[in-house]
Amino acid sequence: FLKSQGLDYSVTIEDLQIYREMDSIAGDFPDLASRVKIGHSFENRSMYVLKFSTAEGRRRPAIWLNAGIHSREWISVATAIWTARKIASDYGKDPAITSILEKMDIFLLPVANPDGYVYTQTQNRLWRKTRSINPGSSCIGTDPNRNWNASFAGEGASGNPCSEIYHGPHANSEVEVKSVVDFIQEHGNFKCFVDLHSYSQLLMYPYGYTVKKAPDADELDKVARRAAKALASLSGTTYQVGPTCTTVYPASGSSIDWAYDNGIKYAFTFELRDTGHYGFLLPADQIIPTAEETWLGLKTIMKHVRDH
Ligand code: ING
Ligand code: ZN
Repeated sequence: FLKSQGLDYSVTIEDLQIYREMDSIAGDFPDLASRVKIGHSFENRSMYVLKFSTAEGRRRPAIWLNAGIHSREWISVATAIWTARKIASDYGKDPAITSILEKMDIFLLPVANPDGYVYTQTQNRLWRKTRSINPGSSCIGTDPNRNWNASFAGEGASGNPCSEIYHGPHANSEVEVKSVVDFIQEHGNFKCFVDLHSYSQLLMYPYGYTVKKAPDADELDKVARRAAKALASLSGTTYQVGPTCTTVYPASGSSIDWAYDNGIKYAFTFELRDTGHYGFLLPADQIIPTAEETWLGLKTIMKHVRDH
C-alpha cells in the first residue's frame, strides 16, 4: 500500500542470502556467536559481523577477519562464511581454536562491500569497487582497498573516478570503510587484522605504500611463512610470502597498512586461489578445498597472536 502511494518505508534492504547463514550460525551456537550490525553501505544494506566470544561483556584482545572488500573476489566471501561455521563448530573440540577463544574474541565481516557484491550477482560479475556516486563523473565507485587512512592517495592508487583503483575523494569517504574503522577504533583492543582477497596465492604483510621495511617485518615474515606452510600441508597449494609492495605491487590506502599503522601489529592479506587459470571465476568445487587449507593458515596466525 505504501509503495502504491509512492511512499517506500520498507526499512533496510536485506537481500543477501549470506546474512541468513550468519543468523543461522548465531542461532546454532547462541553461547558463542552473535550477529552485530556495524553500519550500512552506500545503498543502505546492513554491514554485519559475526562476533565469537566466550566472555560476556569484556573487551578482550580481538581478531578481525575481513572478506569481500572487492566484490568480484567471491572465494573470499565463501571462505569467510565457511570459516565462521568452522570456528563455531570446532570450539570445544579443536584445542587450538578453543584456546584462542578462551583468550580472544573474533570478529568476522564476510561481506565488506555488500553493494558491490550484489552488483556482481545481478549486473557485472567482475565489479571490484563500491557503488558510491562520484559527483561530476559518470563513473561509479571507489576502490575500498585504497580508501583507508594510510598514505592516502599515494603510490598505487588513482585520482580518476573511472579507475579500478580510484582512492575516493578523501580517506574513509566510503561508508563501508568508515564503518569498520569506527568499530575497530571504538573497540580499541584489536591485535590482528586479516583481509581475504583473490586471486594469486599470496600471503602478504605491510607495507603496500612504501618499499620501506615495516618495524615488525621479520616477525610477520616468519609467521606468514609458517602459515603458508600449514596451508600447503593439506593439499600442496603453494603461496608466496612477502610485503605487499614488493610481492604484488605498490598500493596506498589499504586496510592492512591502516591496521598496522594504528597499532594492530598482526596485519595480513591473503590472496586466495588460484594463480590465474580461473582467476576470479574460481569454480564452486574449489570453495571447500580453498576454505579448508586457508583455515590452517589462519589458525597458525591466530595461535601466534594468542601467544604474543
Ligand atoms: N589485490 C590487492 C589490491 O587491493 C593488495 C593487493 C593487498 C594491495 C594488500 C594492498 C594491500 O589490489 C587484489 N586482488 O585486490
Ligand atoms: Zn582484492
